[in-house]
Amino acid sequence: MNDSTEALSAFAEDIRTGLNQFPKTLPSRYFYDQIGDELFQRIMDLDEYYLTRAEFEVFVRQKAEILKAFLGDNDNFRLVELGAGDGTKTKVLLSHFVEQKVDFTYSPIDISGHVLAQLKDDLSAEIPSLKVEPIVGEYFSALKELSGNDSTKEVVLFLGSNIGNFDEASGVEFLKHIGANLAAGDMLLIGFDLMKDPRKILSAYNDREGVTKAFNLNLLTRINSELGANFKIDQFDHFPTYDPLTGETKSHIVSKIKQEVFIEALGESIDFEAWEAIHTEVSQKYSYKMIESFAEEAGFRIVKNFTDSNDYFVDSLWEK
Ligand code: AVJ
Repeated sequence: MNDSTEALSAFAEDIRTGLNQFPKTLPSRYFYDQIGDELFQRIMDLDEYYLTRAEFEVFVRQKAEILKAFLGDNDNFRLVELGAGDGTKTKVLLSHFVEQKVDFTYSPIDISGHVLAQLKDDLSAEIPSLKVEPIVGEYFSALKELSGNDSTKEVVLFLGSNIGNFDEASGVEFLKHIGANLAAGDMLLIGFDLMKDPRKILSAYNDREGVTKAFNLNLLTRINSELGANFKIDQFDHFPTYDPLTGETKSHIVSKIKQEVFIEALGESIDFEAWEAIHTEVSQKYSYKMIESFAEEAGFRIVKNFTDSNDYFVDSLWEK
C-alpha cells in the first residue's frame, strides 16, 4: 500500500466510525484540505472572527516583553512552532527578535512539506537574516528529535487557540506529551481564546457571509470527492452553539430532511433522520482558572500571561 492509499483508508475508516455513531461525529482535522485551508484563511479575515487579530495585537504590543521572558537568563534559544500555517502572526515576533540581534533559530514543524517549503521561501524573502530550520513530521517525533540534539533552550509556540480543538482529557494528554519531550527550563507559549460575551463568540462561528458555513460543509464536499459519496450539500445546514457555563463552542452539520447518503469507498449507506446532526468541531473558550488548572495538570508553571487590550485572547507562557 502506498502512502496516499494508506491515508485514504484512515480517512475512510474515521468517516465510517463517525457516521455510524450516535450522535454522529466527524473529526475536525479533516477540514483542512486545500479548499478548507483557503476557507480558513478567509475566516481569519472576517470581521466577526476576532481571534487572529487579537493574538496579532498581543504580539505587536508585547513583543519586547515576550522576548525578555523567552530569554530569561539565556542568550540564545530555539523557537519551535507547532502547525505554523502562513506565519503571519509569528513574523511579528521573528522580525523583532532579528532586529534585536537575538541569537535564535526558528523551527516550524508541520506534517506538510509543501507548507513548510512555502513558509521558508517566504521568510527568507521577508527576513533574510533569519535562521530557519523547518522540520517535516509529526509534532512529537519532531520535538523529541530536537531535544535529543543539543542543550539549547527550547521555546515552543502553539498559537491561535488550536488547543481548543481538543476535548479536555486529550488536551491535557497532548500537553503532557509536549512536556515529556522538553527539558526543565524549556518553555511553551500557548494561545487560548477567552470566555467573553456569548454573542460575540457565537458570531465568530456564524458569520454573515457564510464562510464558516462553507468551511464546515466542505467536510461533506471532501467526502463526496475523495470517497465517492453523494451528499447533497444544500440539504444540510451549519449550526454552531456556545455554552457559557463550560466555554464549549461546537459546530454541527444538520440534515434538513430525512435522507440516505451512499459512500462508495465504504460500500455503505448512511441514514439521516430529519434534523439529525453531525458534531464536527469543538472550539473551547477558557477562563483564567481553567488555564491555570490546565497548566498544573500538564506539569507546567505559568510564567506570564500576555493579553490583548480587549481581553479577548491570552498567550500564556509556561515553563517546564
Ligand atoms: C484553527 C481551531 C483555532 O476553532 O477557532 C474557525 C478553526 N473553526 N472557524 C477555531 C475554526 C471555525 C479555529 N482553530
